[in-house]
Amino acid sequence: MPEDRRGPVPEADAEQSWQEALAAGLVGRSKDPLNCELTPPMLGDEVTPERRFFRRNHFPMPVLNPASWRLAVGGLVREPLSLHLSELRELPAESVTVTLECAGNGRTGFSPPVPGERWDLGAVSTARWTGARLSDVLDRAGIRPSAREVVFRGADGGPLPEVPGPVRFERSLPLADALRSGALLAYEMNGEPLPVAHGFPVRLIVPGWYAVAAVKWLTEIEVVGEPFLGFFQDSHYVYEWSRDGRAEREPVRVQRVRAMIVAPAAGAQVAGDELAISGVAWSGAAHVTHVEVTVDAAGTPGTGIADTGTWRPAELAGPASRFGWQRWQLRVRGVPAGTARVRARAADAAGNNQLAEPEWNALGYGGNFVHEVTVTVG
Ligand SMILES: Nc1nc2c(c(=O)[nH]1)N[C@H]1C(S)=C(S)[C@@H](COP(=O)(O)O)O[C@H]1N2
Ligand SMILES: [Mo]
Repeated sequence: MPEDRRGPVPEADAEQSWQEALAAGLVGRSKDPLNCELTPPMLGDEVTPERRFFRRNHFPMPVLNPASWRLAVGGLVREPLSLHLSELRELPAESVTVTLECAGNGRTGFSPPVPGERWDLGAVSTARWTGARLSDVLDRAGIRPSAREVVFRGADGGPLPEVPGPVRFERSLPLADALRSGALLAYEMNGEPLPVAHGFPVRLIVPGWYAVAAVKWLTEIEVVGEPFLGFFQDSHYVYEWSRDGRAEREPVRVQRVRAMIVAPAAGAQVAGDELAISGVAWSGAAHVTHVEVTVDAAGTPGTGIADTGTWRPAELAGPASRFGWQRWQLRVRGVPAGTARVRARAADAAGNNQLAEPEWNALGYGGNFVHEVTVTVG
């Protein structure tokens, strides 16, 4: 059981949470801690219903009491704060639709294989988050000039095989990102109070960043003057590249551009010679400017698929929200009967696009592989 300043915190029932996730159609990866993902055909909603939102935890989920919960804001500030939930709710509220993607989404696509949770392609979901602006809270506390980073601490924690002693889930943001990324201290998800699985009563939301930044069950914000080197900051959630024989490290930050095919589903049997292809696409760095689709047809089942290399632009069907995924669609006619392979790739306004194989890194982050599904037409 994790401890916070006021003593041990009760935990959600692991078996019950797991059963609820499976009943909602999620694919279970681990029961305790609870980790589960969607399948690509489940990704098409403008916002993902909460029961079908992916879950990613490193520890058992704490059940916090909203009456005694406080958000402590301290460190290099002029006036340390201890905010009640009601005080946070009295600040100007903002709502933003944000796609959260786990940095390890797609990890099973890396070759050679990498360690870590065995995510396929569904550790991603979108919700409308409502909360107070982080910058308002930091302004109220008053940042001191020596501040460099802001550390966010969750109420969850426990032992990890890799390190001695218990670890809390904590992450930092550079001060500029804490103030200017549009980060929210969110207390609502899709218009309802945040559920326990997603960080009740308050979580951080950092639009555009991989979801590891979105600290759940937030209890403390600490402004610090040195780079923060916690386990989830400096040992994990770091790209470890090997470039020209040299090891390079880079912190995991914004989401890489990615398109996912929602329909048709892999393995579908499609009647006729027309494919109605649709999906979602997002990017942390800039808005998605285009999605392209290619259909390679074998003609006769079993003869192998010819790579036609013709990428056609899909229609971006909105909503044109900057931080939530966009839906896209395309109809392709005259597809020969037999096996067809459909691929989709996205590009953003910052010039990022998707490679067939994202760069291999030792912990398997940022795996924005081009999504492909194979279907039978005819
Ligand atoms: N306190 C806390 N916050 C956390 C985590 C965690 O284990 N504990 N996991 C992070 C990671 S790696 C991801 S991908 C997202 C998952 O958010 P979700 O479970 O709401 O989908 O939460 C992030 N915030
Ligand atoms: Mo994650």
